[in-house]
Amino acid sequence: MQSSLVSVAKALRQARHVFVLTGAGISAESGVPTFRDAQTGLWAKYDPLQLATPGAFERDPSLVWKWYSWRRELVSAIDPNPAHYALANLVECVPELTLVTQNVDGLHQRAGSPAVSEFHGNLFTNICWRDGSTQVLAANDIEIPPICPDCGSMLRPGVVWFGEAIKSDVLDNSFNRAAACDVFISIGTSSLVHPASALFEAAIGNDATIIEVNPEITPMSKAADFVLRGKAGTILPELLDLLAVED
Ligand code: BV8
Repeated sequence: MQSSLVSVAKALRQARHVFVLTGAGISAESGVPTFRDAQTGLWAKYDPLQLATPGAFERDPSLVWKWYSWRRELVSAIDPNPAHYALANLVECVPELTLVTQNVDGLHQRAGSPAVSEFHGNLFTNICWRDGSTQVLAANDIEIPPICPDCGSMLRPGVVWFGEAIKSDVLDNSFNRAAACDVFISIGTSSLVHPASALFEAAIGNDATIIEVNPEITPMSKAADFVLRGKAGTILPELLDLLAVED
């Protein structure tokens, strides 16, 4: 067991408000490819960064819609992993927990986390391309992409694409909570995507203890008080076991 795991458990026991930021790495052990992983099958030749943009959807709405349909099918067929369940249990171990995820897969909610802020939206929601209103997909709609029942425009996935702004309430709430926390844990993110990658700086501004869980070094690593080098699916259950022992 990493010595810092014991130190991290001690920091969590003393914490008043824990802020957790997760990225694609926490879903990797469920079988969801991260944005850094090469894509598989017919999507192997596409770069996610090029597909997850309004421009890509404008140029080829059918291609982009099919990519998201493939991801929806992939995520629907897998389950949360021990890292998601450990975080769902963490809420019982600390006075206040804020969970913000960059992921759009909905796995935190399926693992039982009661309050999840989806910084980049959710794969399974549909919004109107014209006005961004949330829409329900008509069961008999076979158009690709489907048509907005309100205005006849195209529907698009309810995610934040590169070049699009984070919803202002989600952005403000996330930064306010990061600035108020006393322990900030970054799990499974390359810390490359802005503005999510700036959240830890707000926590540093509040002298929070900074913890990173990632098998690899990231731009955030040098700012971390504790770095737990390894997989979330191994580290987080061990951390919760330590907390349970003390309790
Ligand atoms: C905005 C939804 C402004 C879509 C996503 C140049 C410099 C700085 C910034 C920019 C720049 N050029 C452009 C920008 C801004 C841009 C950006 O940051 N680009 C990056 C690529 C440089 N950001 C934006 O465009 C954002 N908006 O800035 O708006 C604005 C303001 C006003 C008005 C208009 C505009 C919007 C960004 C949101 C993009 N949407 N998702 C979809 O999913 O299809 S982000 C998408 O990529 C994912 O959601 C995910 O969040 C992100 C990838 O990041 P990670 O989650 O970190 O995943 P990644 O694969 O990178 O890393 C995985 C990590 O896990 C690795 O570190 C790995 O080691 C680790 N790992 C692996 N296995 C495990 C593990 N860890 C633990 N356990 C394991 N088992």
